[in-house]
Amino acid sequence: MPLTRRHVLLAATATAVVATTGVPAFAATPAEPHFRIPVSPDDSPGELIAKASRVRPTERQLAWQSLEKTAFLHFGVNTFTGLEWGTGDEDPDIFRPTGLDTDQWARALRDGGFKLAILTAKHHDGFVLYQSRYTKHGVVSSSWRGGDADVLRSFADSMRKYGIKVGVYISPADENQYAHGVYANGSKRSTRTVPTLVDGDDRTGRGVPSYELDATDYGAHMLNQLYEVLTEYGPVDEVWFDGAQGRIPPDKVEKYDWDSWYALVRELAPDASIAVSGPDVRWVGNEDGMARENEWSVIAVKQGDNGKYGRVLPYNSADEGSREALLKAQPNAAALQWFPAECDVSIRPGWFYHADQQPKSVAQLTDIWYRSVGRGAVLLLNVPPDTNGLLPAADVARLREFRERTERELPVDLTRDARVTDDGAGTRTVDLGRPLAVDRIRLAEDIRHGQQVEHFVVEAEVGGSWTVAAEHGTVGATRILPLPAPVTARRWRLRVTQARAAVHIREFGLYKSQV
Ligand code: FUL
Repeated sequence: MPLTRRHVLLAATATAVVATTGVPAFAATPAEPHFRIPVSPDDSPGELIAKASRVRPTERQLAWQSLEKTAFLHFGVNTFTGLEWGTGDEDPDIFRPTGLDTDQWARALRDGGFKLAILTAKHHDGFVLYQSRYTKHGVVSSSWRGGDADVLRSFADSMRKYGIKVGVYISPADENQYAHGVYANGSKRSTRTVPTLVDGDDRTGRGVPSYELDATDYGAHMLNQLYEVLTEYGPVDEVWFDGAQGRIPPDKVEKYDWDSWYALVRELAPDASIAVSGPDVRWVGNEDGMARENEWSVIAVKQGDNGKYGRVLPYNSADEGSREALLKAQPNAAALQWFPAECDVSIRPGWFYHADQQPKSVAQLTDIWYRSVGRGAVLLLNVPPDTNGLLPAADVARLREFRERTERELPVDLTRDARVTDDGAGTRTVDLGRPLAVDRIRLAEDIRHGQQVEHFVVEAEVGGSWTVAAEHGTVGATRILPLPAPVTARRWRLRVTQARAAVHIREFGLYKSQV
């Protein structure tokens, strides 16, 4: 694909990228599995559940779900004003993190066991942490480093140096652009060329790829920012679009150009999961880091504006994926979709740093880990840099202690050398060779075959008879179960007592914690 060729990204079909010749240039995601299966109100309950059993994650979602622990870094003008939601008219010169050390962030996150980190490249205030051609509300207007600073570059370089994947938070709501009459200005969607070159644009004549996409004035602004962030900072593995409006009055509504934004992300960052207000990752529904007791990665979705799909049932539903939940959602559902949950929570009460707040305890973080990763979701833990541009020492220590604690929760898989037998009908038995005390169980389905387990028991052979040690609903990508007390047994078995289709168990691990 010559770089100078102009492409039209067919907005409504993020996976179909067609060159101007009309010849399919390439598919962003070839041979997609059944990521989204249409449903109708006429489907019988049996048909509906059969469809749910056929939904599969994309490669991108598989990679994302395997990360388990990811980090958030909320950093921006709010760090200096003490606000959680900015105003968009802050003096950019307040942003002066004179001791910025993103390597320190990266080391702390690595030592905490985090595999990906997402930086607020732009929060609702519209202040950007990188050098943008499309706004002055950003590091360019701070006297810090003479306006030449680029926190996003420094962050991305440091994360990669320490083996951590890079994610970006780009707030759809933008108070600064609202103040400038761009956001929610009522402009019509029309075809825009992205990037839209500015006067004296350094990209002029460089033959950078350019795209034509439908957008409003503000939609085009977002596209240009996405273009900058996704072409100049190396590979990005998660793009986080939140759903909040910030301080913008609720009646000032900008109908976001989701289809065009998604299409551009797919084109420029094909490995990036688009989270929360995106098709790949579902907000779990609270900001406490808590997945549901039985969390499903297959849920019912309906179509929204401009190519956005979202959950059918309310975000705070206690159950989004059981048979009952799918049937309840069916009348309003367009499809069943693989939509794994992300559990976002801050290590401190606020998302941004506030000097008077303290990080959560190791016990609290461990509890969150059991209720997020332990329930098949991905944890997104926010650790906010302070006014110096450093992660506070207390938080750095806490991250390390948290990792050490979870390692002590599941120190050694006692089934390593066990004799394992599968009866082919949903029961896996392990013989440990001698009686061993167990108080933690880690299970996983091979989700390449979908999520199928609806009910299971783990039993231990105690005194010659099988005794239930744990009994739950879903397994999914991960299920980590603490037992109320250690159980000593030589033979253990996992019995799947209800499933939607053939079950593929990837992991049945037994542990004795050292806590
Ligand atoms: C929300 C925002 O309003 C909060 O400020 C924070 O960034 C949270 C993670 O997402 O939508």
